[in-house]
Amino acid sequence: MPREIITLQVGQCGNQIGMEFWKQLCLEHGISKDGILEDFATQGGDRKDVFFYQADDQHYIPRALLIDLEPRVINGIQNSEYRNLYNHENVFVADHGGGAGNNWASGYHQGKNVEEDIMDMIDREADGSDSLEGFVLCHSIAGGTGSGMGSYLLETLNDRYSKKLVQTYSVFPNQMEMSDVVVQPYNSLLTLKRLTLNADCVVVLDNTALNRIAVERLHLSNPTFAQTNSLVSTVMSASTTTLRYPGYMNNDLVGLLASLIPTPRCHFLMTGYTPLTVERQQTKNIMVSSYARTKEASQAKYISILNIIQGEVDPTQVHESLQRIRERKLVNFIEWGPASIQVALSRKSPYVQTAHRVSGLMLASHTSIRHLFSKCLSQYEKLRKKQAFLDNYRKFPMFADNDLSEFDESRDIIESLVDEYKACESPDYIKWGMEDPDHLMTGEGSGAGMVDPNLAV
Ligand SMILES: Nc1nc2c(ncn2[C@@H]2O[C@H](COP(=O)(O)OP(=O)(O)OP(=O)(O)O)[C@@H](O)[C@H]2O)c(=O)[nH]1
Ligand SMILES: [Mg+2]
Repeated sequence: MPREIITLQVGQCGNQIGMEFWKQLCLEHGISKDGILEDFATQGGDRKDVFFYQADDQHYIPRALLIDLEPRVINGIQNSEYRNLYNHENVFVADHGGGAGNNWASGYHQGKNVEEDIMDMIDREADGSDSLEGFVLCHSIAGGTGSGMGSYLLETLNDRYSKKLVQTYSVFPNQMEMSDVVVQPYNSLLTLKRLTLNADCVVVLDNTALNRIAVERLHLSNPTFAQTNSLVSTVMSASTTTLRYPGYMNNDLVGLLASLIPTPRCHFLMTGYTPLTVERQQTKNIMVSSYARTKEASQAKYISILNIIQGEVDPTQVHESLQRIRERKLVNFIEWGPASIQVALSRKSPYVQTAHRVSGLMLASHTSIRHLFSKCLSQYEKLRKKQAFLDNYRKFPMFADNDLSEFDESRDIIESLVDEYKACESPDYIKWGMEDPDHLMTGEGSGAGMVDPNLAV
């Protein structure tokens, strides 16, 4: 029985990385740009129906919604070679076409206004699946649409589909380029609140790290989005291989997440991939998310690690290297749980030729992620102290009459998240928050479809 997953790609970044993801999935499953199953791919034994549905015998359509408040990127997709891949009824572009102007409040408010249209599309997709497992949201947290409207959708999904899992691929802004979007700390903070309360799992894609990898390891002087997005699509497709090429474990999203997320709020995952390639340049063994190897991370600990290995490997070799890692304590693990380094050996698409026999994706929960949140917090505090750009937000109902409590509440929640990750570094984390109930985040609908910690290995 398929455990279907519906993908929502929202805003410029969301649609751009979503597009790359679908290109990669088409290649891996032998589906043409028009959605037609290639003759050579009819005997696949793969599970196309998790991410695609079949319109007729040969015709596969992504279970994807393309949503934006401005038309440029989606028009681009609809004029590309992939124009016939998507279901045209699943495209939503705002009539005014003016976007959300890098304003979370505008995106959120507009999301609310068009809720019915979007929910009709989502309900239709959900009705079309046998046993829907959940949703994947692709977006950036720093602009207006992916962040604000994405936030609204996360809350709504939590309400309407409270039993379903919600996973996100969330692009964090490049911290080196402050010019990128001046109000990005506001947008990021407000989005982080929803990623904390309304998502079951967030795969953090950090533009700072992606850019650094592209510059330092792949020697690209000024990486374009197209180049960093090819790293992103590699990570996205690799992280879903166990769902698409079933083996003996991690065959569904709940299983995959249960092994990685022992406590519900610490659900932000970092990724690493080897070998990474962009146009035949390659590099080895690097974390795609930046913080795990920095100095400030020396106190930091792994909460869990899952290595998804694709290709021909000898399981004994894998076992031996794991043993070595444990014995030599090469990896700093939390003390309040088992050192769970897990390995999933997964099949590889026979239709995509790569120069490497084996590739590996690491999905990890690591306490150093808190530095990324602290940075968002301190950038937010700086702007807020200056009362900078707040008028843009006051124009919308949530912030009308100078009510800035949404900012304060979001800040408190992110502070508490940082504290919780910090507490994970201590052996008595299990007791954390017991004495002081203020530490417990409440938030409506929090933890919908939550991974049962007892399932964790
Ligand atoms: N990795 C990556 N980052 C992107 C891409 N496009 C935009 N970004 C990042 O996303 C943030 C801006 O968000 P966008 O997705 O452009 O904004 P939006 O959601 O369309 O919202 P508005 O245009 O403000 O309505 C910045 O941090 C950009 O660096 C992309 O294709 N790849
Ligand atoms: Mg946009």
